[in-house]
Amino acid sequence: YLIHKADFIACHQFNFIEKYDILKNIKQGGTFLLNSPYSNEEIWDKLPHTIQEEIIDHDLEFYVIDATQVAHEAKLGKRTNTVLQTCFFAISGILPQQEAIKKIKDAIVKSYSHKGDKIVQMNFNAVDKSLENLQKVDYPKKVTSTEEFKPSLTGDMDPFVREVLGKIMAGRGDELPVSAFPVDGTFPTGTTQYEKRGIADFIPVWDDENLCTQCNKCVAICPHAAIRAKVVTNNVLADAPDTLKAVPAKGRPFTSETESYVLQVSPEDCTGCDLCVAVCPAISKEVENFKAINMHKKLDVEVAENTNWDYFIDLPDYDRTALQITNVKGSQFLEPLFEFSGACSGCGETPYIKMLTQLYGDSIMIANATGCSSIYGGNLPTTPYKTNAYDRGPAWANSLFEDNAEFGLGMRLALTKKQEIAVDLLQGLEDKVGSDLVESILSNAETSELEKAKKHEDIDKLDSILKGLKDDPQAAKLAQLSEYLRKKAVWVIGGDGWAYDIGYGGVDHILASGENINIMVLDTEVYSNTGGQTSKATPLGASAKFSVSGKRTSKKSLALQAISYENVYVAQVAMGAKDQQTLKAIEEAAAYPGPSIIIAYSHCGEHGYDLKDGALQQSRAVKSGYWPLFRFDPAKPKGKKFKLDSKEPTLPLEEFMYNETRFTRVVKENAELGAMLLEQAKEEVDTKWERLDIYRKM
Ligand SMILES: Cc1ncc(C[n+]2csc(CCOP(=O)(O)OP(=O)(O)O)c2C)c(N)n1
Ligand code: SF4
Ligand code: SF4
Ligand code: SF4
Repeated sequence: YLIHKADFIACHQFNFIEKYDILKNIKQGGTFLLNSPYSNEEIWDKLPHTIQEEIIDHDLEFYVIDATQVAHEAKLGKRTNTVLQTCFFAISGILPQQEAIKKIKDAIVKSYSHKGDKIVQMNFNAVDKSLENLQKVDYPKKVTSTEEFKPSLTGDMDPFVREVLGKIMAGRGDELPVSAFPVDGTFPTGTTQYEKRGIADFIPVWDDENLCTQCNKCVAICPHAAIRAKVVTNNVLADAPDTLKAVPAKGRPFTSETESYVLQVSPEDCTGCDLCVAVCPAISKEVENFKAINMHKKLDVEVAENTNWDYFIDLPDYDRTALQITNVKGSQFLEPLFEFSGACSGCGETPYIKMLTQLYGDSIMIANATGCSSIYGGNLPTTPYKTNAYDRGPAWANSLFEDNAEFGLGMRLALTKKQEIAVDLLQGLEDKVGSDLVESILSNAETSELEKAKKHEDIDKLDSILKGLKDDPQAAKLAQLSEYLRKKAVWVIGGDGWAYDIGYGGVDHILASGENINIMVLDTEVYSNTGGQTSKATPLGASAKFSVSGKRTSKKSLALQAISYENVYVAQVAMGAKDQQTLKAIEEAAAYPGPSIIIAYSHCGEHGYDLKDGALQQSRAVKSGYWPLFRFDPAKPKGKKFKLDSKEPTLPLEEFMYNETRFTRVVKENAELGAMLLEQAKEEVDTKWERLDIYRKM
C-alpha cells in the first residue's frame, strides 16, 4: 500500500489477523478496529504474538466489534458495511462523533427511503447497535501469545508450491529472486486447494440427512465447488469420524443396502454465499425455516466439519462409467476440475465452468477471454483448474480480450492437424502395433464414459508398444502425439463484453467456420470485471456504467443471430432456473460436430442484490419471459430442431426486474422514465415470444 504510516487500521475479516501482519504500518498511538467474534475480554489470547507485540509497542487504541453478529441481528444479512463504517466514524476522530452519526443517518435516508421506512429503520437500528456493541480492549502490557501467523497455504504440497507460491500468497513475493521461478514460466495447477481462505462467517451444514432427497442441486449451484456429494460402499466408512453423516444411497445405479450417500462442505473453502441452502428443495414440514442443509455460525461447527471434510475428500470417487451423468444428480458425483476459485462469493458464472469440467474436464482445451473468468481462472499464484487422478485436466490459456475467439479457433485448427497426423502415423504403424489395437482405437468415437475408458486403456497399451519401438522415427513421433488419438474439444469461454461487443467479430467468425468448436458465453449483461460497464447484452431499462439513467436500447439476441446460420448448435440456458436444461445443452453442444454456442445467464454482484437469491432471480427471469430457455440443434430433423425449454411468461416482468438495484435505481432517479422503460421492456418480451413462436416450427 502507499500508506506507510496509518493513523487507523481496521480488519473486517477476522481470519486475516491470523495470517497477515496487518499492523506493520500503523502509527505510534494509532487506532485499530477488529471485526471479531470474540469480546474485548476474550480477544487478547486469540491474537498471534506479532500482533500483540505491535499493539503494545505502538501503544494502540484497540477496539473490537462482532460486526457480523450485529449485521445479522439487524437483518442486514452479511452486509457489515454500515456497522463498520459507523465504528470507524465513532473512533477515528475524523469528524465529531455526533456529527458523523448524523451524516451516516442522512445518507441512509437518501439511499434507502425509496425502499420504505422499514429498511431505513433497520439501518438506523444497525447504527445504534454498532455503537452499543463497540468495545474498547483493555489489553495487558505484556505479550502472552506464542502463536505464529498461520501459513498462507496449508496441506500436503510440493516444495515449490510451499516456498514460492506460499510466499507470494503471504504478500512477500517481491522478496523472491528471479531464479526461484521455472525458466519456462509454468506454474503448477490445482493450487487453490491449499489456500483455505476461510472467509465465511456462516457455513452450510447437512443437518437432516433423512430429509435430504439426494438431488445434488446444492452441489451443482455452488460457485466454489465447496460442497460435494459422494457415494461409497458402507465398509469404506468404517473408520469415518463420528461426526460424519451418511445415509443409504438412493436411486440408480446405487445399492441402498451396501452403499451410502455423503454430502459435505469444506468450511475453509466455502464463502458463505448461501446459494446451496437457497436452492435446496427439501423443506421441513415440522420445523419452520429448516431444510436438509442450513447455515450455521462457523465458529460453532468448524471443528467437526473440518474433520469431516478432511476425511471426506479422500474418499474414493464413484466409477464414472457407472454413473448416470445425463441427469444433474449423477453429473454432480463427478469430480470438478475447477475448484475454490477467487470469484466473488455467490458468483453466477463459475457453476457453468465447474459443470463443464465435471463432464469433459479431462479432454478439453479452453481459450478464455479476458474478464472475470480469466482472473478467477488464471489468477497468480494459485490456479483453480486441476487434473484428475490420471493427471488429466483442462488445458487453459488466456490471450487477449478482443482476440479470444480467433485464439480458440487457432487451437481447434492445430488440434485437428495433430489428430490427423496421429491417425496417419497409427495407420502407417499398423504392422508393428497390431491391427486389432489400431481398429479398436480408430473405431471408438468415445460417445460414452465406457468408450472413453476403453480409449484410455488402448492408448496406454499403444504407448507401451511404442516405447519398445524407439529406433523407429515414426513410432517416436507417434509417442509424442498418441494423446491426440483421444477425442478432444476446444471450448471458447468469455463474458458478454467479449462475446457481444469487443470479440464479436471473432465469435461470428467461429459460428460461420463450420468447425467443431464450442463457445460458452457467461452473460452477466455487463462488463463485470471492470466494474459493470454497459455491453450490448445489457437489458433495456438497466442502469450500468455508460447508461446510468437506464439503457434505452434493447439487448442484442446473440442466440437468434447464431441460429440464423442454421448449422450452429445454439442454447440459451440459466442454471439457477433449470439446471437439467443446462446439463443437456452442454452435453449436446459437446456432441454436435460443428460450431456450438451456449449463452448462459449469470447472476452477478453488479446486478445489485444479495447473490444468495441468484438462482431465484434466474427463475424469475425465466418465468417473466425475459430469459426464455431453448436449444436449437441443427442435427435434429425439420420441425424438431428448436426446443423451447421454458413456459410462456407467467410472472409480471417487474417482479423479476424490481428485485435488482440495476433496475430500481432508474425508477428511483426518475419514476416517469422508469415506468416508460418498464412498458418498453414488456413490449420487448412480447415481441421476443412472438418471434419464438416462429422458431418453434423449425
Ligand atoms: C481491448 C481491451 N479492452 C479493455 C480491456 C479491459 N478489460 C478487461 S476485462 C474487461 C471486462 C470483461 O467483461 P466481460 O467480457 O463481460 O466479462 P465478465 O468480466 O463480465 O465476466 C475489460 C473491459 C482489455 N483487457 N482489453
Ligand atoms: S454457502 Fe456458497 S460457497 Fe458455501 S457451500 Fe454453499 S454454495 Fe458453496
Ligand atoms: S439440495 Fe438439499 S435435498 Fe438436494 S442434495 Fe442438497 S441438501 Fe439434499
Ligand atoms: S463480478 Fe460478477 S461475474 Fe465477476 S466474479 Fe464477481 S459475481 Fe462473478
